[in-house]
Amino acid sequence: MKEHAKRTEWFLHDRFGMFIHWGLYAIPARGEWVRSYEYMSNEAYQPYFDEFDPVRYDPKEWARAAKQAGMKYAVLTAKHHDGFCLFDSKLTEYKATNTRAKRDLIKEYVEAFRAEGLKVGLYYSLIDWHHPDYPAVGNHPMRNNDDYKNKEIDFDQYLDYMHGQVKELLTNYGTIDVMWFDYSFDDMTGEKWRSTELVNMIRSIQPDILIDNRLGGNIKSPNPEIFAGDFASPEQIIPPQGVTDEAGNSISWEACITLNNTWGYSAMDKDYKSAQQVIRVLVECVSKNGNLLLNVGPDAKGEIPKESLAILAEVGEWMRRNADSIVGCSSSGLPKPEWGRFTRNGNKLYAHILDRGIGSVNVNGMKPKVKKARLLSDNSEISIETPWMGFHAHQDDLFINLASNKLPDERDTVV
Ligand code: FUL
Repeated sequence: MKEHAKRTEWFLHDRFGMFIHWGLYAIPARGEWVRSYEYMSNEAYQPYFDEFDPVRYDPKEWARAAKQAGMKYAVLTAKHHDGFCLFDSKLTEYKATNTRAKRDLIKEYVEAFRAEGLKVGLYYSLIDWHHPDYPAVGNHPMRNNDDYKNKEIDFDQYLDYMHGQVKELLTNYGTIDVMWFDYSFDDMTGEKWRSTELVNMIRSIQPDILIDNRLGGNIKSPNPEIFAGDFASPEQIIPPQGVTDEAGNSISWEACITLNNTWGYSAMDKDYKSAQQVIRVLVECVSKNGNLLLNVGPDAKGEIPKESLAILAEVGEWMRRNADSIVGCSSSGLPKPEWGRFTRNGNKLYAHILDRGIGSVNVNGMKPKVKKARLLSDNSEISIETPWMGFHAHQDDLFINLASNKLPDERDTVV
């Protein structure tokens, strides 16, 4: 097994991935929590299993959309909280191969994404609203239906099942690059999931896989006895200072963010972010040493919503010219400039100009360190001559003299 820094090398290099939330909940189309929020019984949720028929599922198309957006890896929900399995598990009948789909959707996903040269991750929910031995009461209020109330359960049976399924996922589909567990809460954390045993089993099958931090443990001050995760997973937020341990050292992290406001497909949710917002979110993450895992929620037929595809295409158009300022980059270590963000790769400093202002764009104190400036999108030269400022020039200030009053790219002009 590689040590942590080696294991995470590709992840910190690649920076940008696709999160995919897909399952039976795409049919009611009110988000992946619908079963819990609407207190659905087994009977009420069963029609979605009976109807599930994703005739347009073509993971090759998903993979192409991800790749064209400049993404380098993906994570798909093998099982979400509703317990439905997209893979052909021997441990349950509640799986895609028993629906009209009759296909192992995970197998096809893994093959398609790998064929496009993308790294492959699997999301697996620790929570399970379907399994009879998953608790319904106490600290487990999410299973809001009477089917499970006051039932005797054997939680170890559930844990055996859960461990067994993870083993299947990591044995049957070749190399898996990321295992994305979701999630610990209250006192349901760490050893309550038999996490040491689980992580040892995972590492014995896939030594270099990355595991998120949602099995529990404190990633900021890890105790070697308790598995705390290979990376932190801030949700719907970019941590203002990035993520650091108590000594201030950067910790690997990945912000997971939705394109509209829901993870699973939601027919009514048209509140999409613009491509510009997404580009800036990505830049923001990288400028703070983080990754972005950007979510899409395919519909019941298996298609990524057209709105999402349009955003991904536009992000991809920007990435095609500007990916060098994202992939392989990290924080510059410089203070955040007034007009935008910095990212950096070795001795190349990338100025992401988001707010043009007027006149030259000033990079405080950098003149002695900068040899030349280029517009990243077309490699054209940019003047860094010190402009005449009356009698107020600062010797060490570097000026980026953009030729026009408008930014060449309003979303983010990279110099
Ligand atoms: C959460 C889950 O409850 C959401 O449904 C979603 O999967 C998100 C990424 O993690 O904790």
